[in-house]
Amino acid sequence: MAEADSALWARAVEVLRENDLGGWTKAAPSLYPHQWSWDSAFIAIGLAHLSVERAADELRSLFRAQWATGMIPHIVFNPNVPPGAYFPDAARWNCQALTDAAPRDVATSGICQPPVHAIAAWRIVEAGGDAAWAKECFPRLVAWHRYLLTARDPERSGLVTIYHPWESGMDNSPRWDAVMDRIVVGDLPPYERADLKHVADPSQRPTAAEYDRYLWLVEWLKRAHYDDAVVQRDYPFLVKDVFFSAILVAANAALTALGQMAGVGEDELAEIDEWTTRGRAGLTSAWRDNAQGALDIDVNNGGPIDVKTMAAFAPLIAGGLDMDRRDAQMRRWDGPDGLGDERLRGPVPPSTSPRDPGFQPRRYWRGPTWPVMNWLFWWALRRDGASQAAAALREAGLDQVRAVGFAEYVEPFTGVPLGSLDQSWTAAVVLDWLAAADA
Ligand code: 9WN
Repeated sequence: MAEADSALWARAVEVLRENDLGGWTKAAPSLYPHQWSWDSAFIAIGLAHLSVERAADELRSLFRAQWATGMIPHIVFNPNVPPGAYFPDAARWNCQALTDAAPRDVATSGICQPPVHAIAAWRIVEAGGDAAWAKECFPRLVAWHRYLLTARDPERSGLVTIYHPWESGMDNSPRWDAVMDRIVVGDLPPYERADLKHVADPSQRPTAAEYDRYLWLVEWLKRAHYDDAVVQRDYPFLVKDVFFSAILVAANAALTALGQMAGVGEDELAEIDEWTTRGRAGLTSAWRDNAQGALDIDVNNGGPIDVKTMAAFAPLIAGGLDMDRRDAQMRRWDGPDGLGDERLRGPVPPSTSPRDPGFQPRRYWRGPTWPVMNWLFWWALRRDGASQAAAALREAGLDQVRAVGFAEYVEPFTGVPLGSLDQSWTAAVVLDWLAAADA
């Protein structure tokens, strides 16, 4: 490894150590003082290069918080965080009082995030994890995927229904605007935002109106006692999220590999195969030629959500595309909604296309580039043998981090770091990039 990369490696390790709270890692030093679900999966991928056991612990601490339904919650709350440091806190979600499905010994939020976990669990195997690990994590992951394929897709469409922009992990993406705009906020219990205490410039975070709606949706979920069937009967935010669904398809391949290593029976493997087929069919149904990709579906009106964001690359993440669709996705990748806008500081994909009316270069998921997403696209391109595109993305992703450190997100035109600094998942994916065999 070149000297500069050794320094980058050492700093990434330091960031993860500083955010390590003993067996699990907070997502960021002060903005995100708890354990986040998909953050921890990416973190485990980085940690696997330092200690297989510690990486496994990262996932184990999520598994301990798994709901009886199989859901892995989006936040596992750190009981030692002072009141007011993060909002909504455990008391606001109030899951343990409202449903028996929530774990008793640890407080969690009542929603989930994209299922990157099996991919992380398999990465741990690749880094030296053994069959005992595969046997341990497989049942947890099967229960998680089964929850998503049943409770979150009772129609068996192959697409997962999400209940909240936070579930997508891309909180204020313009993907959600039309649905969010229809929501009328009622009698919302008072609250004080904590995020703006940590990120001084409000133009980098969601707006007050968006936060009111986020919190209003939480009140709806509480009223439904977090019961999936009740939520889906009458609820203002029900969206078939193509990006979430694509991650599930990709994660099912990892689950199969884990199952084989764990020595599970043919029936179980066949069930996972069927999940993959169903997921691919779902993504095919969400394909729109004019988007050269997939669009989310608003369940309450049945229509596609026609906005230009990186989520249209969902099929690329899922993999297994026929030649025509793969070519279309790669044309989009190189075009003005991907890496082709000449104002971009480097060839990494913006979260929202600069051509979309909802594009805002500094605001959260409305335009900035996200190092962790660069990693995910790199991983998918590499998996499918697009080695040139993958290598270029890795290089551009690393360049960005070399220039601005382990930022949460980055302004796409100026390259200014935004949001939280020393974000754990950014450090983790840098470790995986630097450790990559084709480096
Ligand atoms: C709400 C932790 C999380 C990420 C999400 C990102 C952001 C939380 C927030 O931070 O969301 O879950 O408070 O803004 O959007 O993807 O998991 O890093």
